[in-house]
Amino acid sequence: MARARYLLRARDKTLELGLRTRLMAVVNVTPDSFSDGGRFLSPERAVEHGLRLVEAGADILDIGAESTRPGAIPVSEEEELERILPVLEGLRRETAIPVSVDTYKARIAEEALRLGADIVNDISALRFDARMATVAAEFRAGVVLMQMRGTPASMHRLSPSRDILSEVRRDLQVAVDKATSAGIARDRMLLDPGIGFGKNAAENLVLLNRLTELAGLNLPILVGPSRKSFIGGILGRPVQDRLLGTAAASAVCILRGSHLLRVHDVGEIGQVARVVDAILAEQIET
Ligand code: HH2
Repeated sequence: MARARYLLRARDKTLELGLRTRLMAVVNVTPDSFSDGGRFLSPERAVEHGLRLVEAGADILDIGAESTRPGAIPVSEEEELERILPVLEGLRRETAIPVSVDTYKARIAEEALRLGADIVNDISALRFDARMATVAAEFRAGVVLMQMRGTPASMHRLSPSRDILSEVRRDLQVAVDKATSAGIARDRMLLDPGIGFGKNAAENLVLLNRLTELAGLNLPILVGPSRKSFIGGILGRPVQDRLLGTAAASAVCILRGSHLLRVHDVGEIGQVARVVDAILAEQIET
């Protein structure tokens, strides 16, 4: 099945989606992210890391300063700004690549957009901060609408969903309607089923296997399977040793219609994507 083609607009940038799989590269400036926390805490190191990811083939850099894993330390707005803004400034000086900011707080998004970010990656799909939709609309930013069951504090205590796919689809449609009412154009939206966010391992597998059923929402799909615990659950491997599992999950995402993957291992998953894209196109150059 051919992937639908889209143009994503984000501020004054345009990204062609659907021909080849795009990679959103994770730049975590947190002390406690589940897989790379603490590694790139100084702005200089985070900028260097971001530039290496660009060289490795990233299409978007996603800067995040607050871990959402269970038990993560909550971060004040001031702290989040102090972590994100110098990295964003540094990257903006060095590269024109689209930059997204992984935050659900309107103030952080606003300051980052002012400094030249292009996309807001909101893991709450506009639910946690009433001002987020207006801020994104005002700056004509791209917006990732990611489905999460509950909140980061509650999501690991939820009872299983009766029908995870219908729940994700319904919540994403609600988010799209909210974004539309706030004046965000459809060609600025990306949808994400939120792998690991309030879903148990089996639910994550259902979402990945039945990803094509989100295509009916008629918007591009981003998926973030990278190094996540459902892979650890299958393979019994720690977070540093989940590259092959991530590769397998990434290949399935692409086969099932994902336009973008949010990944830590850009070079390696880029190779997976190129091979899967070539097979789907039945030609070497896609
Ligand atoms: N996953 C994480 C964070 N942000 N954003 C989107 N759109 N989709 C995802 O699947 C997603 C996300 C969690 O991964 P990571 O950033 O590596 O960990 P942490 O939350 O511990 O910083």
